[in-house]
Amino acid sequence: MAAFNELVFSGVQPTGNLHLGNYLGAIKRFVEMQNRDAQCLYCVVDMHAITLWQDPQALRGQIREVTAAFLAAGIDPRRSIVFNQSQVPAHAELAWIFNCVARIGWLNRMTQFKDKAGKDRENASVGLYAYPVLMAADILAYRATHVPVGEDQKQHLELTRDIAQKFNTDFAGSIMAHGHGEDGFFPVTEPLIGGPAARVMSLRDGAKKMSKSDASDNSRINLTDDQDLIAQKVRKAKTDPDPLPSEAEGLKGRPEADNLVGIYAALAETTREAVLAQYGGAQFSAFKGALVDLAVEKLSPINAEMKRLTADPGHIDAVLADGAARAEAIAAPTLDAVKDIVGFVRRTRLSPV
Ligand code: AQP
Repeated sequence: MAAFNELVFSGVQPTGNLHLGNYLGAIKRFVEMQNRDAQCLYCVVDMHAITLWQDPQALRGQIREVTAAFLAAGIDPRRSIVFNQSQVPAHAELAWIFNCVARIGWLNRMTQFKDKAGKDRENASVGLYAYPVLMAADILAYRATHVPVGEDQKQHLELTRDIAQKFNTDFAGSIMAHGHGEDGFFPVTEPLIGGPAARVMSLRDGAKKMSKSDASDNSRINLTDDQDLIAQKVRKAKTDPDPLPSEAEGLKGRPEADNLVGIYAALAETTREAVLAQYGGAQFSAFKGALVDLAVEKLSPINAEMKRLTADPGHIDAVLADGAARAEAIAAPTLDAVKDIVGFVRRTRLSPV
């Protein structure tokens, strides 16, 4: 493997309705990281997906669809490692060890669990509760240094850092004894959250995140939406009666306007300020027209390529198998080292009798 300074890991859940927020907040940035010449691993996190019940037949299709979205967006499976989590056992093995490092008090503070479990917390799966520990294992199995994610994952990444630090402290003596140096075994991962679309909001309610599980399909632009549907959803997007301001300061207290300007800026690879320099003073009807044109221009080729790729599941499965083998080659030595550090006796090769 070539030597890279940065090791990038990130994942997307195959839970259906992949949307513009997933694309702008995560997948588009995965491509940018790949083009920065880092070693990148992009994972379809199917083990995370089943923390909420998934129909098995649909899940298989969704895993292939997220893989197709990665490739269609520009992730090159020869340069980056593209795979699904359940094919690499290191994720589950390391998660168990981290379950014994993380504290219940830490998990009790996780807002995503509170949101997803809702009022019926007693009935939520243990997996949903332990979700952030598995996420720490995903990242640290590769000792990843950088993790591009949307803003909603900030708290989980802080927990990953806490787990890495506690492991390094709890096992400091053993880490040194096994020759891993004073800086500890696991890196303290850098979250990469930012850009104009770190948190894309619902098109129906500027106070809610654009989300796969929103009951209203009009709340999001799906990566599978065709041109007509994109146009219809943008035109119907909630706005306020005032024209666009000329400066970003004027977006304060106007969440829907802020959201549409942020989406435009991310699609055009520019800033809110630059968008407002062009459209300040415009009515929403005119701005929405420009946004439709831009969204269709950027998303249609991805949509078409996803269709082409999903028509050939054999090719997608081959990409995933190749990615899993390459991911395993990085994770397995890390897991061996972790087992030595915590004091397990690893299986030795039996000599022939
Ligand atoms: N609205 C968003 N804006 C920016 N980034 C977002 N991400 C998700 N929603 C937005 C980022 O997309 C990546 C993959 O997310 P995920 O599939 O692992 O999980 P999620 O955050 O649960 O996705 P949803 O759409 O929000 O689903 P539900 O409805 O289940 O809650 C992550 O990097 C995430 O930050």
